[in-house]
Amino acid sequence: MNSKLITLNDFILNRQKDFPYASGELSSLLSDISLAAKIVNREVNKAGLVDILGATGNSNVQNEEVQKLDIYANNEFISALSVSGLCCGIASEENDEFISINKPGATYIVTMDPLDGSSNIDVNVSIGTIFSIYRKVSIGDSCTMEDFLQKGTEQVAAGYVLYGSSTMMVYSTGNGVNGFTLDPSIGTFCLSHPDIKIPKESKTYSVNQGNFIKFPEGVKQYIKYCQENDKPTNRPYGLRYIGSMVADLHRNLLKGGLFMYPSTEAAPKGKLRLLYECNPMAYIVEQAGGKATDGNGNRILELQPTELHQRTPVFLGADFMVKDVESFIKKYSSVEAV
Ligand code: AHM
Ligand code: MG
Repeated sequence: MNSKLITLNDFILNRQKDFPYASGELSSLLSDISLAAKIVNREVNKAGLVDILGATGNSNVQNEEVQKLDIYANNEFISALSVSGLCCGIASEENDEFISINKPGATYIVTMDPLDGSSNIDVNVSIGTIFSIYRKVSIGDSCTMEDFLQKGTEQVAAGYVLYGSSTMMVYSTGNGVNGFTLDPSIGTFCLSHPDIKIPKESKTYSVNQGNFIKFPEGVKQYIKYCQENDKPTNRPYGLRYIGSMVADLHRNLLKGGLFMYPSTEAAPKGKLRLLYECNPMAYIVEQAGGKATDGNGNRILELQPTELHQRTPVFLGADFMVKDVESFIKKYSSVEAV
């Protein structure tokens, strides 16, 4: 084995030494998440071969019920987080209510989208898992809604797993962002992208442009601005949109860019969920030197959640691009208001 190889577990343990009074529980939780990710990755990789793509209710040759991949991922992450005794509650995109885990003394809760990019699952396009870890703040052994309705600023760790041409886990504990690629030959995540920073030279925007007609005027005008010819500002920018938030954001993190999911008249709060899509991604983007807002001057991480599956418009990526789109939105919202 390459002597310079740093595995995810080595890295987590080394970081643990930076916090001599920490208990190591957060490190264990991150290891649990990486283990579940490997199991999900195994199924994602053979998804075209086994009968796992259809709707629930199907049976396989052993007459066992076949789960859809997103349900399978949900179950794997829930069971990985339930065994350790460190996590007392989970809020998942797949469950209407939060799941309470009976582990007296457990001090963390997790929010997650176990398999994001559902429309891409069946067509072999990159998908991902998104997660946030918070400390339990309520009194008593069991978790309450108060634990889940914390602002994104209270996250102690957040990250994502990208099931793409290779599988990566990218996470932050508030001290920069690091990326690990799964080496399938040894079944181990290895440090491949240390200290990720969004490049200053960003010239890509990512948005479902098919919704253009429904966007607020400021967003429309910004998109037109992206398409103009202007050499000094590297315009026109390139448009890249996969429709999997993890894949779109990962590309923009490495290559530079802006990801937008704006409001529309029919969906004034946008589509993406604050607790397990926007907050963890905003945390990662800020830790990588970028910016994340709702387009109206409000930092995503400072939005006060009021419900588990709350949605918010989201603009995240290179600092200057988020500022640019916000100034367009501000300019045209005053025009729209007249
Ligand atoms: P999902 O949680 O149902 O998978 O939806 C979230 C996904 C994101 O990954 C992606 O950014 C967005 O939906 C794409 O939506 P659209 O198809 O409207 O562009
Ligand atoms: Mg999702």
